[in-house]
Amino acid sequence: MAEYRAGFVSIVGRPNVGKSTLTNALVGEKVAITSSKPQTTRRAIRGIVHREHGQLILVDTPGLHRPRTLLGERLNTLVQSTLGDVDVIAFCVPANEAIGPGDRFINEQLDQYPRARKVAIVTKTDATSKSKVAEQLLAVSELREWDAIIPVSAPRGEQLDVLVDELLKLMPASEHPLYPAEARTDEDTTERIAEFVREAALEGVSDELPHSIAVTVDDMVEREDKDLLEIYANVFVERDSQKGIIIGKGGQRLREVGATARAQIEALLGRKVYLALHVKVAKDWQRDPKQLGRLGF
Ligand SMILES: Nc1nc2c(ncn2[C@@H]2O[C@H](COP(=O)(O)OP(=O)(O)OP(=O)(O)O)[C@@H](O)[C@H]2O)c(=O)[nH]1
Ligand SMILES: [Mg+2]
Repeated sequence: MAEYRAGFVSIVGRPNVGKSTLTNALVGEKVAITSSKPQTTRRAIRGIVHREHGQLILVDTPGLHRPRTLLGERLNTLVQSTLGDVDVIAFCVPANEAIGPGDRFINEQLDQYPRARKVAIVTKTDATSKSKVAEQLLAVSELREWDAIIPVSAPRGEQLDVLVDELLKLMPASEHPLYPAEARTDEDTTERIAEFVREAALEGVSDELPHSIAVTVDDMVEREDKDLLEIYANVFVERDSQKGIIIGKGGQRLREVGATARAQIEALLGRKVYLALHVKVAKDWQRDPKQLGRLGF
């Protein structure tokens, strides 16, 4: 019988390369929100993959980028702090974009973690041609000596089992699973609810606004009389002018955000929910240490 293996894999890469989409596909549940806007993930999110012969604790991380705000700096530091402790660093590069300075910068940083094995994942193989994927695999292979290089398509589910098998081979032997069989993440429910609201709020907004949105859950009230959970959440933006965009004409947009988020929250909790969203301005919170602290960064 194969030896049981379990350990930690940090998933890193530039913003928007598909780290969270891949994490969710491997876990089989939405543990991290995703969007077409860069810098969606703002926490190190653990997702747990279970197999008969082992367990992977994936650590999805914020995209590494040249920081323009204090938030950006803190997120980069957060990513670096996860890298020291993991067994494998999985570096994601999209198949449909040439390797650039951003990728090279991250790749060079990986030298600082000699203990971790290094795997390259070429994501989004469905978004380009076979020959481009082959070219990208070659380009990635020239960055360093990888323990494995694996092309995947998360939405098509292509090569995900191959990736899991390769990662498991690189895990240390373990007498026991590190997480119980039913665990998919260790994010707490309140945090996941806030993230579902943020994901819905990101949908359809552009320019700087996605970066300016932060969500907190203010209160959750059990209404036994109605068999309902009331959830009160704050949607923060940085400027008054952004408030109107989030709310929309006659409140239309905010209602849509609420409906989208509520459907996901109800699926997560398996019960009916009343969701109240309040839009507030936290002026320039991305650059303000005090407000960053209050928002959990
Ligand atoms: N076609 C295609 N699109 C993908 C794939 N993976 C992710 N995407 C899309 O790429 C965008 C970014 O995906 P995310 O998973 O949020 O990217 P991320 O790397 O976690 O981004 P940050 O959290 O901002 O660092 C979304 O619009 C996804 O739908 C893929 O395999 N194929
Ligand atoms: Mg992400």
